[in-house]
Amino acid sequence: MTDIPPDHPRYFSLMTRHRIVSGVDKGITSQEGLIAQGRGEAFDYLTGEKTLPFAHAAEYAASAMMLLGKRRVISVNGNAAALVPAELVQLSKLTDAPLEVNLFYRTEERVVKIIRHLQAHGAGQVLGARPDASIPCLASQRSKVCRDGIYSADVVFVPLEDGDRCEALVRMGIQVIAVDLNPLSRTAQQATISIVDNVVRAVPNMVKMVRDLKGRDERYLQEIVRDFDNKKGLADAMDSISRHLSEIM
Ligand code: PTJ
Repeated sequence: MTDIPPDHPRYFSLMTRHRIVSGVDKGITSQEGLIAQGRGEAFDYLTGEKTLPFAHAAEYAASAMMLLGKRRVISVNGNAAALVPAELVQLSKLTDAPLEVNLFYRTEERVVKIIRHLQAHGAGQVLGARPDASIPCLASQRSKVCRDGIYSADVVFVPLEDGDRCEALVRMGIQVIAVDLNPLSRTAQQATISIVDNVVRAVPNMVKMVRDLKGRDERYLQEIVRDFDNKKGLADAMDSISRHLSEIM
């Protein structure tokens, strides 16, 4: 796999795919994560495999929202851990947001492996191994959370997942920032800020933005969040997909 020539037109996408496959080999990513990645790739293809203006605006507002949060938490699943471990650790340190492993296809073994993987990339304490609270009205394994983490957060950053937890968190009054390449997904539709971009671009972009915004006063950050229109961002993402499709056909 690593002998893919760097000038291959799909080099970046293939290398990203390789990271997910290697996540499965290491026991970090679920097999279902491969299917999720495939779905993401299809949407990424349709948006031109780059960060478009609507995604950039969402990432900027999300960075401001992370800095404004009083109890912000970064939720990590098997795909995000395989794709952007070092960047998630950087974002966690810059925003003082604990990392919490929260899985849909939860096994205790995988939780521990993800925690160790994040720690190998520089993380200190990572939450998630001993959940002691539950998200109300959520039947899946994702409901298992830590009282000092996601349960009492005011802002949760969710780099890609299936949809029902996002809805449940919003119902709890939590502001949810989600990264999802599919603007039609339940996650994207329910989140407070929906970033329609690949996590491999969105998280590094946010690391840079948070660094730039860190010294700014609260009023400035609040204005960025207030001026952001999530519905418009999702509509722009759909427009961009339709335009791209009509150009191809
Ligand atoms: O590690 P676990 O057990 O928590 O499981 C994680 C997955 C992702 C397997 C689980 O949450 C799942 O099954 O998710 P879905 O329902 O397949 O949804 C994943 C969403 O993420 C889809 O809407 C994809 O389009 C999107 N997606 C996939 N890869 C990326 C992505 N969005 C951004 N960047 C990606 N690289």
